[in-house]
Amino acid sequence: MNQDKAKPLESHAAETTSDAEAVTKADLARASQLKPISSPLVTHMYTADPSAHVFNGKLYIYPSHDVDNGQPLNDNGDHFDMRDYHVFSLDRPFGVVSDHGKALDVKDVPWAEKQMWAPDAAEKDGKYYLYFPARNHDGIFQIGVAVGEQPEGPFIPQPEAIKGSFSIDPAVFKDQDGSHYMYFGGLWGGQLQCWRDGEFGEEQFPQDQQAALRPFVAKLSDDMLEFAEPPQAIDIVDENGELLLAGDNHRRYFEGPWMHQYNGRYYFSYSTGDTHKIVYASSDSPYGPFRYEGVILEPVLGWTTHHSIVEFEGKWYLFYHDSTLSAGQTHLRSIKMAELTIDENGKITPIKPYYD
Ligand code: FUB
Repeated sequence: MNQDKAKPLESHAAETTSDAEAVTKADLARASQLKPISSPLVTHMYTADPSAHVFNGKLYIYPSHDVDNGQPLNDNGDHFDMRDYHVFSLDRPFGVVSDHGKALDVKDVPWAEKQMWAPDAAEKDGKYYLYFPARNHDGIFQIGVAVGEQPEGPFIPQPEAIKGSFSIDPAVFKDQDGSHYMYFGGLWGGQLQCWRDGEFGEEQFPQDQQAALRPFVAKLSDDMLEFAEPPQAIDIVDENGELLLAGDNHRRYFEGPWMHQYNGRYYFSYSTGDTHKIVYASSDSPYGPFRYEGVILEPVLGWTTHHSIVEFEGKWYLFYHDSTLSAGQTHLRSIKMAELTIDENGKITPIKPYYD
């Protein structure tokens, strides 16, 4: 575990020499002045993309395990070169965090080659399912599933990726009738722009005045191992019922979907990517259309932002990440949590991750 030890701010400062790192130098200055509202939940390794769930009365977190493998920083996300997953648990919010060790390694997944990005988990009939994206041996992201007997794993991967799956960032939501739905999709490195009618091809981005690229949803099969239906794109609309446009960078979808239900209404939240916000939209159906509502989390230090929302003993919590522990290195992030305020109408009070 020593090789995972998070580098302290000072040691990174001594290494910042290249152009890419010049940006990090600026971040370093900024990082040292920021006053975060919450501390990293895990400091012995870098962790990101926290998907939180309550299983057996405890909070379980399924994050990415960030590592520095010397890959270049680029829009393709090559620097996110993660190779395994650890599962963490807390007896109570903000309590002691247990690391349950390695739950799945890319070398044990026959269909996957690299880049174990943001995972999620679900429970059904006493079995636990870890859903994860990775690049297959052709360099194409797909989503796989691995099965465990306990929330913390270990998880045994299915030999093939989920049929018909593509792109990244699976988030699995259990509806009140027991059905499970997977929401997924991410732009740029996540390859959503390369998919048209179920076929992978050249990337194609819409013009600013055209409808934005949309995330997808599919109901899961009873055995939780496949899609029960072809994935369908989700509409996210503005106050006039019009699809959000590609140029609407502060509101349109980029990656990192999550679903929670509040007073029977469905709340779909996600990252806006290049404007670095977590925002949300609501609907009376798990398939949408979802009407844009507002911001949940203002930008954090580091390029990416990724979250989950969970209720524990009547209170709501936001799990998120930032790069303060690594002094702003985008690919070396740390998971955090904060209490969320939701009013009786489901309206969420936006969180500022740093004090003014
Ligand atoms: O962790 C790798 C990628 O960064 C995730 O899949 C995205 O959501 C972003 O957080």
